[in-house]
Order: sequence, then C-alpha cells, then structure tokens
Amino acid sequence: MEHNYYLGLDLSTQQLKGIVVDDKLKQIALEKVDFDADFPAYKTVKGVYANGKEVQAPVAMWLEALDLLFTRLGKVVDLGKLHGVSGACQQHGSVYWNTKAASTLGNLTESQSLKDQLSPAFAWDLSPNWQDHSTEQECQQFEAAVGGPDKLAEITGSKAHHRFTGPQILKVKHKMPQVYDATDRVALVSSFLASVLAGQYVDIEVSDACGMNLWDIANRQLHPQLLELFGDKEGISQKIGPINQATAAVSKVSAYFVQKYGVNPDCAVIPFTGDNPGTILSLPLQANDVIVSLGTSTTALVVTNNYVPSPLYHLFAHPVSAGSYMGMLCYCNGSLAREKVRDAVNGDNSGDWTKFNLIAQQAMEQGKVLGSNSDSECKRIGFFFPLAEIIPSVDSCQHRLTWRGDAVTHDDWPADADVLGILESQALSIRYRLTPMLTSADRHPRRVYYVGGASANPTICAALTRVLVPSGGAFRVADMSDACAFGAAAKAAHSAVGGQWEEFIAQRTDSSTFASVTVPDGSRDSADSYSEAVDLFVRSEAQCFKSD
Ligand code: XUL
Repeated sequence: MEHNYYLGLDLSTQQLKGIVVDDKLKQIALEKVDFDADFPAYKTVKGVYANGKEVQAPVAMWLEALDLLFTRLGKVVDLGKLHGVSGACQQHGSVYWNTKAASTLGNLTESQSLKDQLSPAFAWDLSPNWQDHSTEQECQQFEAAVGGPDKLAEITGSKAHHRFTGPQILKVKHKMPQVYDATDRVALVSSFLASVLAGQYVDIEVSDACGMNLWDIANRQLHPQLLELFGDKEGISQKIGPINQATAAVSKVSAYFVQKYGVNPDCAVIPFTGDNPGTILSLPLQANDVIVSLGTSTTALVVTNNYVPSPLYHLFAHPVSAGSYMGMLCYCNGSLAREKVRDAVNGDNSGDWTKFNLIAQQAMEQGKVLGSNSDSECKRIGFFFPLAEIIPSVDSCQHRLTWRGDAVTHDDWPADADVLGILESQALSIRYRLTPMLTSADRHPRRVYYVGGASANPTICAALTRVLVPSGGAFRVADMSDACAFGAAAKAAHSAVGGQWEEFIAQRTDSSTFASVTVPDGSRDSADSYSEAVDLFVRSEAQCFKSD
C-alpha cells in the first residue's frame, strides 16, 4: 500500500529541523539546518544576537534555512508524497510583517529565494527571542492592568514574563514606534513559518497564543484590558489577527514549494504550535501524565483537564484536545545542581556517577525518607540552587534544614546526605506544584516519562519516582531530542484522519521501547512514602524564602 507522508518542522533557537513520517508515524527522513554553521554570514551565536538584556534573531536567516531544509529533504525523500505539514517552534518570539507581506506571500515565484522575495515584507528584520529579558517595564504594566500577577495568571495562564509576546510587542510600540506603526501583522514564530508554507497569513494557534500574556484562556478572547495597554484596541487586535482554535488544515501548501521542491500540491498546512506543546504530542499521554525533562534546567509538562492557574507555573491550551490543558513548570536548576553534589561526594571533578548512585541506591534500599527511617527521627530538607531559581523566584542560594518535630535548625549535613536530599527536594517541588493540576482520584500522576540528559541515569529516575508515586509507572525515554518536530508531524498526520487524539497517538506508539523505572525499596514501591514530606517541604520553603 502507498503511504502518505507528513512533515513536522521545528524552528528552534539554533536549528531548523524537519521530520517526515508515514501515516503510522514511522520516521522516513530527518534533516537539519544549523544556523551558526550553515549561515556564518549572519554571525549569530547559538542562533541569536545577544546584546545585554536584548536577545534577537534575524528573520531572513530563518527564510534561508527553510529553502536549505527543503533542498536537503528533497534529496532524501519523495516530497510528492507529502500530504500534510505542521510545525512546533520556539515559543514567545514575534515577527513583524509589513503591508507588503500578504501580497508577497501570495505571489512567491520559484525562480527566486524566499529571503530575496520576503525580506522587503518585514517591518523589522529581527525577532525578539524567548531569552530576551528587556521588558521589565511592560511586564509591570501587564500585571497592573488586571490587578497583579495572580490575576494575570488566572486570565492568561501565566504571570507576566519578560519573554512573553504581549510585553515584547508593547516594548516595540514604546521603543520603536515606527516599526509598530509599519506592522500589518505580528506573527509568533509558529504562525510566521506556517504563513510562509501556506503563502498567506496563517492565524496564531491557540496553544502557542497562551505564551503571549494576552489570551484570556477561559473566555477564548484577547483580553480587552490588556489590549488597552496598546492605546488602540482595534489596531492591536488587527495586528495580532484571529486566534485559531481548530486542528483542521488551514490551506494547501504554497505553489512555491510545489514548483521548487516537488511538494504534493494537495499537501495541507495544519496550524503550527510551540515547541513545548509540540513535545507533549510526541508521547502517548493521557490526562495526568507527566513528562519530566532532566536537562541543564528542569521542566515538567503535564496534561490536565483542570484549569488551576498559578503565578508559579504556566498553563497552555492543549494543542490538539479541546478542553484539555498543558501545565508547565520551568526550573532553572537541574543538572548543574546535581553535578555539584556528585563532585562533592567524589571529592574530585571526574564526573563519575558511581558513588552518587550507590549512596542514593543504599538510602532507598534502607527506606530512608528525608534522611530518616521513622517518624520519630529528625528530617532533612535542602534547597540546592547554584543558579538563581524561578520556582521559587530567588537568587542563587543553598539551605539545609533539619526538622525535629516542629523545631527547625539550619545545620550543615555530611555531603552524602545531599545525594538523596537533592533528588527529594527537586521531586517534592514538582509534586507539590503538580498536585493541584491532577484530577486522578489519588491526586498522583498516572505515568511519568523522564527525558533529557539525566534520564539516562536509572538511579536518579528511581529516586524521583519514589517521590512522585505515579499510579501507572515511570519510564525513561531514550532520545527525545527530536520530540517536538515528531510531535508536529504526528499533529499533521492526525489532522488527516481526525478522531480522538489520545487514541491516535497510543495506537501508533511502541511503548515497549521505553525503559521501565524500578524503585529499589521493594517493600515500599507501591506505597506513598512522601505524603507527609510534602507538608514539611512547603514549611521549609516558607522558612527559607519568606517573601515568595
Ligand atoms: C518556554 C520557553 C522555551 C522556548 C524554547 O516558555 O521559553 O522553552 O519555547 O524554545
């Protein structure tokens, strides 16, 4: 049988990636363009220009990258079989189209490059990047407009963040009024790329719109009081355009890609989303399932039907399942903090995890929880933030608390106690903040999937699992580096057949490739050893971070 192919694009900070899958989601091809290496003329460093608090990327470079990616893909796969394309792109970035854009997009000719044709169609040749943190003033205005961070989080799913697109657009209006005035449409990176593929403006997609601090999630509209900040509510609404809440195709692919690269003229363009929402589409997740990414930073993504916003995390509309949400916890501290503990117990910088793992393993086998075996013993809770932390919002610091009943002292412990201590502390923070989003009867996750660098370490995953107590098991997923491009390809393939997303992805995933995580203390592995520890953790945070 002839298979249809689907393309998922990932326009991230440093690369543009494309994955082609068939209708069973089997990978057919993967090609990448690396911005710094493939386009040295732009002189970007890790894909961006960083200048103090401002971090931006040249839009023309992305257009060159798109032509190069299609050239590379065309050499390895028959693009005539493509029936759909979607994308998952870096979140929050904005692209400023001018009034020439709509007609230029609609009249692209294959005899010229995208860059040559579209460069005159931008009001600004740069795109503010998610690493930009130059919008303090605008963030304050956003929160003040609705009555504070809690209220803004309640409305938009997040308190104000420097990188979020609403404050970024407002800064453009303040600092570069000529750019703002010349802007016909503000796109997110996702809707920008979709527009180039479609040869026409493609609306911003609802899940990615939740990264703007402008979208009123419950009432499904751009929030009027926030639009007021721009002085001209009508004007800014038109520049942003409608928000697309559908999963169906928005158009066929532009003739440019058909004539130049042989893409099937019936290839549909399906709304592109953000990279984090794209990531949750790469695994067979159901409500209450969690992805924990153990990289330089720590990220936890949860699928939930509970809209319980908080200034401490982000909530986004689910990119496919209407009425469902994605919760996201973003911590700055992760690997570096664990590596510091590892080096301390090793007494050197060898980077060897053997001793760290052995200590953690023994503590778990002995049934230790917060450094103790019984309720009568003292309990230890530590905070290990070698980098300034977002959750809670504090400068770089370290705390070691010893609780004896209700009395607490700030002691130093032997280095060995930090091993399980740091893993417990990282997991308790996730557990405490995830719980309100979970709808399971026991308020525990169903499944936990570990991804990212430290997911290769079964002991670390076991210690975290012991705290999170998922009812349906925990799994280490080997390679997730292409997850959001794959998720986008899956979204495109799903759009062609429709039906329930959870069923679609579950039927096409071989879960036997995931490594099951085993918690070593057999006697306790089905029990919840940490139910009381959560309360002590919250009290410890209050002790150390009083103002948060
Ligand atoms: C999420 C965020 C980053 C970017 C990375 O809020 O800022 O994860 O999406 O591409």
